[in-house]
Amino acid sequence: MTSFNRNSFSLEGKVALITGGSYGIGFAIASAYAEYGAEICFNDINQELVDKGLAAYKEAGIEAHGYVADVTDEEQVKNMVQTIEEEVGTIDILVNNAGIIKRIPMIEMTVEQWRSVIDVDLNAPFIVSKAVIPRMMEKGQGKIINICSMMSELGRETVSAYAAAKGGLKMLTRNICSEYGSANIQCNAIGPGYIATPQTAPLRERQADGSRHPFDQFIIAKTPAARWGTTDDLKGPAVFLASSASDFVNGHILYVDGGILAYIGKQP
Ligand code: NAP
Ligand code: GCO
Repeated sequence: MTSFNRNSFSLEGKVALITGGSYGIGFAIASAYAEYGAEICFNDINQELVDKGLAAYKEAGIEAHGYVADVTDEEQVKNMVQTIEEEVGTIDILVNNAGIIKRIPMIEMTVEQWRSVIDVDLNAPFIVSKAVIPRMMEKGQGKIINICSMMSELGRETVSAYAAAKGGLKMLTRNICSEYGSANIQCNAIGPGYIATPQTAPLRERQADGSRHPFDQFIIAKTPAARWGTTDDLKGPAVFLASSASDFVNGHILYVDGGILAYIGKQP
């Protein structure tokens, strides 16, 4: 048990897998991990997007390892994890980042649409964690960081499947903690607030008259920080949860939301 010092945040010698890490939040977290010394592995659903991701990492000065794998497909995930273990090494840090959202009123959503969101946002973190945990147990250590959401705690119109999935991901986080904490595996989550990425671009589009999107104005009013988050805001919390500085933090959902969850909102 090493005592706390500046190196407690180092990720030197660690292998990190960030699912869906070609861009957005996953890319930002992977970039931070690389800056702290980790070897970066990421996946996307086709070679074109993996190649785009590799080019983006290279431009950022990061020699990443990219793999084609649909995180909802257990065979593809198992093959990817085995290849990473052969080519790079045992995965020390797993970030279950890949995710989708469909904004449709619940009674208008088809079962297929519902299932597709649950599949990527909840079933996939189970599939990938199940593939990675055995070797973490053999190694005697491991870090799993699930990317939850405000919707792990709150509902809102049109995001029923996403909220159900992210609520489930919160409890999967706590259950992995409960089952594998004794193997020195820490499973935590980051719950980003509203972050400016391609996923939320439709909520921030300028209106025809040049005014801000109503939802954009709503989020600014609901956030004590009075701004959208950036992917940079997530880097420090992600490094903390991947490092030995958080070895006694387990089953925790770290909300990085500018204060949204603490705030009832301004009197009109
Ligand atoms: P994003 O820009 O849409 O990126 C999502 C990534 O996941 C993309 O690289 C996407 O690849 C990948 N992906 C989707 N389905 C996949 C699959 N089946 N297999 C492999 N990769 C897949 O989203 P983001 O804003 O960066 O969000 C990343 C995570 O943070 C998600 O879990 C999201 O729910 C969560 N989150 C986002 C916010 C926010 O405000 N942005 C807030 C809280 C939580 P493709 O391009 O190939 O689809
Ligand atoms: C939405 C947004 C949110 C964010 C994020 C908030 O439509 O409400 O997409 O769900 O993506 O999950 O934490």
